[in-house]
This record gives sequence, C-alpha cells and structure tokens, in this order.
Amino acid sequence: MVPKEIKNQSVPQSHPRYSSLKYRHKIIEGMKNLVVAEAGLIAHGRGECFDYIIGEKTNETAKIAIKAAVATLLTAKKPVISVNGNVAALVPDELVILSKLLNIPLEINLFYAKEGRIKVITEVLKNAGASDIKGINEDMMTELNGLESNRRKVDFIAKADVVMVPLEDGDRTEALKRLNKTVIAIDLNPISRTALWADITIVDNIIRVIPEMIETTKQFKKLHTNELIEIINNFDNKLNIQKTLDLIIDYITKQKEEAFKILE
Ligand code: PTJ
Repeated sequence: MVPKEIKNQSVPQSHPRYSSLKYRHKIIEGMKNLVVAEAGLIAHGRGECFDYIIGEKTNETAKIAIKAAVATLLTAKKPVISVNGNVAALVPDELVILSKLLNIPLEINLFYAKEGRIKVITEVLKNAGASDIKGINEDMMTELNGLESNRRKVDFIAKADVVMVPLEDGDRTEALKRLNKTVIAIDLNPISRTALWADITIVDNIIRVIPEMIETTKQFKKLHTNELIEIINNFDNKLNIQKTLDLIIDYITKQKEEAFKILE
C-alpha cells in the first residue's frame, strides 16, 4: 500500500525516485507511530547513500551471500530473526512470510528503549500475520554478557545457534560472536563493524533482500542437507565483502564517466 504521506504530497508514480521516496515515507510514518526510533531516519539515510554506490540493485555478491544465509538458516538447530524498528516499518509482510517459510521466530530487539515501542512493533508484526514473536515478555528475557546497550535484553536469541541481524549496530554483533553464535547480517555498509564481524554479510537493501530470501528458501527447501552444507562450506565472507568493495569501486569509476552524459 502507498503510504498516506506520499499520496498527500502527490509524488507521481512516474517520479524517477518513486520507490526510494515510498520507503522514505514508510520510515517517516513509522517514526510518527513510535515503530521507528528518531535515529532510524538517519540510519535509513546512511543506507540510501550506500545503496546508491552499489547501483541500487541486488548484486551477484549479495545473491551469493543470500544463498549461504538461507542454507545456514535451513540447517540451523535454533535460528531466529532479530527485528528492529526500521525493519518492522520497511518489510513487515515479507519478514513474516520468510519466518513462516523457514519456520523460525521473529524476536523484537531494540537499541532505543522508548516506552511503548515494543507494543506497536508487536502490533505491526501481528497485523502482518506473525504468530511466533519473541522479545515481548519481560519474564522470558535474559541479558547478553558483554553488552551494555538495550540490545543486551534477549529472549530466544540467548539460546539460538544462528541469529539474523538486519540493520544492526556493531556492538551486539561482536557480543553474539563472542558467544559463538553464527551471525547473518543485512547491511548496506560493507565495512560497518557488523558487516565485518558477521559470518555471512548480505550487502544489499533489506527491501530487496527479504523477497530474494523468500524465493531462495522455496528453492532450497527441495535440496538435500548435504547440498546445503556444501553451499555453506563454499562461502567465504571476507572474499565476498572484498568483491563487493571492488564492485563499488567499478561502479564509481563508471559513474565518473557516465554520470555527466545526462547533461549532453
Ligand atoms: O529500532 P532500534 O531502536 O533497534 O534502532 C534501529 C537503528 C537502525 C536506528 C539502530 O540499529 C542503529 O542506529 O543502527 P546503525 O548503527 O545506524 O546501523 C544501521 C546500518 O544499517 C547502517 O550500516 C546502514 O547503512 C544500514 N542500513 C540502513 N538502511 C538499510 C541498511 N541496510 C540494509 N537495508 C536498509 N534499508
């Protein structure tokens, strides 16, 4: 659905940046409804900037990381997907479809602990059809060692073997790694601390990643465990990030020549 905000500001669908504006307004609406933290707007802007320099598309390196991520989630014993405000505002429906296909829970885990946020994010996920939501019952919560931020409060994440962390800050990724958990990151910044610490880093926009993961999951559910393990073993995260950086350099080099053609 097109957000009210974008309709009111009558941004025509023919606008060259319509899709980008649509998601920008989802984030703004989310902030007004408490789903998104104020800092989430800034995080989104940083993401947009990186999206530009990867060409605003799912590159080959992201596709390889997505395959490794899905294979890992399908073979994990206790996987979980962590959900923050930006993720809930941008892709609630897709996230619920993915969690149901993989049969794994969504856990709300917030950096900014503003009163009422967990409740509204729970509603967003429930409205999208989620039935297995963790991180909402204080009695079930425990604290992650070595982490001071609000993200230390965890539920199923404490016992999970694989944790997918979209749009994350570096501290928790480091803490999860110290606890020997396998971390799958979705982050447009290929050199953020999260991206570098994670076992599998998907450098792409979450709005494209989750639909691609859904399709990959449908295909991979037909594979044998040995085939999934081979996909995981063949994946090299450091090399994949380095190839992503090469791709950015190539894209910028090309833009150095081509961007000005618009003026001709
Ligand atoms: O909802 P909360 O309270 O848990 O807070 C969420 C934010 C995102 C505000 C919090 O985790 C935060 O401050 O994150 P950072 O440290 O700004 O990191 C977010 C990372 O996500 C940055 O590296 C961005 O480039 C990246 N990013 C932003 N938008 C997207 C993205 N990556 C993928 N897809 C996006 N749409």
